[in-house]
Amino acid sequence: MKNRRTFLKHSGLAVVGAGLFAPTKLLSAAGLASGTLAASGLEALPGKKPLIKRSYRPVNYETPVDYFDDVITPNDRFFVRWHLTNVPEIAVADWKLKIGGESAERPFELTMEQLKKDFPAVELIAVCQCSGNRRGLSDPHVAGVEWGYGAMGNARWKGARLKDVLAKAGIKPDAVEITFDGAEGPALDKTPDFVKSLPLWKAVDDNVLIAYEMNGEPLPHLNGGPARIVVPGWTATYWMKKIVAINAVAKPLQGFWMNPAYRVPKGMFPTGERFTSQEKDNVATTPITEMVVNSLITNIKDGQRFSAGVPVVVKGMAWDAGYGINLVEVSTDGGRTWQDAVLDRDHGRFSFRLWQFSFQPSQPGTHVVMAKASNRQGATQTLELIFNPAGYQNNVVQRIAIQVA
Ligand SMILES: Nc1nc2c(c(=O)[nH]1)N[C@H]1C(S)=C(S)[C@@H](COP(=O)(O)O)O[C@H]1N2
Ligand SMILES: [Mo]
Repeated sequence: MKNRRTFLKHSGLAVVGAGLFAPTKLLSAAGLASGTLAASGLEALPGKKPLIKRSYRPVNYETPVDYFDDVITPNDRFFVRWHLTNVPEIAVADWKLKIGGESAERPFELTMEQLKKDFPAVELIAVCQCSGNRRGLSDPHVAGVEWGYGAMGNARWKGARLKDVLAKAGIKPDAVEITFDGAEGPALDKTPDFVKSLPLWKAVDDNVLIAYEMNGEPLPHLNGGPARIVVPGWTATYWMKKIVAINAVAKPLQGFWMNPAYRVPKGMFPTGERFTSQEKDNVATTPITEMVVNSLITNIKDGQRFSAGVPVVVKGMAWDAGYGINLVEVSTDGGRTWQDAVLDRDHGRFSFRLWQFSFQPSQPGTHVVMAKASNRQGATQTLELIFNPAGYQNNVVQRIAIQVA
């Protein structure tokens, strides 16, 4: 890796107090593999509050847990994940989106003005979560960006329906997948160009958007502006940022990012929506698709001190692939007994759902607090890690040990 300050200067990244942040600031990520936290600090990228740096080249920064104090994750707190290092900043006026591919009847090009004018705008709230969120907690350790709990965020996205734009191009009957390419290329990288696809049936889902706004603002550069794909319910690998080309294709997309990357062993995780055109009988893996049901405790930390007889309020959020969270249970005795938390307002089935739980510890000593979400399908979180070599789909129930005196 090049000298870090040189890189930051050239890439225009501002370093705020790099290296000055004590690791104690980050202890909310309890249970991280040793060394993970020590190697990270908080730094502010342009337009962002200080986020937890996981790497500079490419830019990978996660949201500290205590930033998740509301149902919407503000743009300046939203995590950033790029696979490649040379990500161009594109002015909206210069941006063009090409729609084509061998299975498109009438390829065409769109400007932002046309995208906004010619297609109805849709707004929805949805969780964008990296497949590898919590990878740094994997035991045994696995290779990849060593994320803690914050490689995710929940935003209100506004854009055109992908299906409306595809309809204008006319999709031929032989189309099997829709492919997506972002503006960045592999020119300076050994890493292959980041290209992804969706099965046609998913690409034409009503909720899949070409989004140009995030929380009421133009989509920020680092989160994929001028426009990105939003695939509510599916992990963020499909949420192509800085989208510049969309192609309808008659054959399954090949390439590193479809196989071997972003795959899990077949049958390991419950999945309603499978990406079968990317499956083969002689291949043991299948593309990761839907997020698994999960929750996060956001307001208490490992080792935090409380007084006996004084109420403790535990807060957090829960989410899934869009089936709907209908239950969050909390244990304050390390999982022996569970009680229902109070669910906050429903902001739509793809959104974080806030919850809270209050209890009054009477006995001094260590109390292990846990939260476990379930969805309308009856799926719930796991108590033991479901190990897979890429560290995907970690929805292990957290254990936060508080001290009562
Ligand atoms: N063009 C482009 N889009 C991309 C990626 C990328 O590297 N390049 N990474 C994907 C992955 S793996 C994730 S987790 C999300 C991260 O979105 P964010 O940076 O807005 O948080 O973007 C997705 N879209
Ligand atoms: Mo990701």
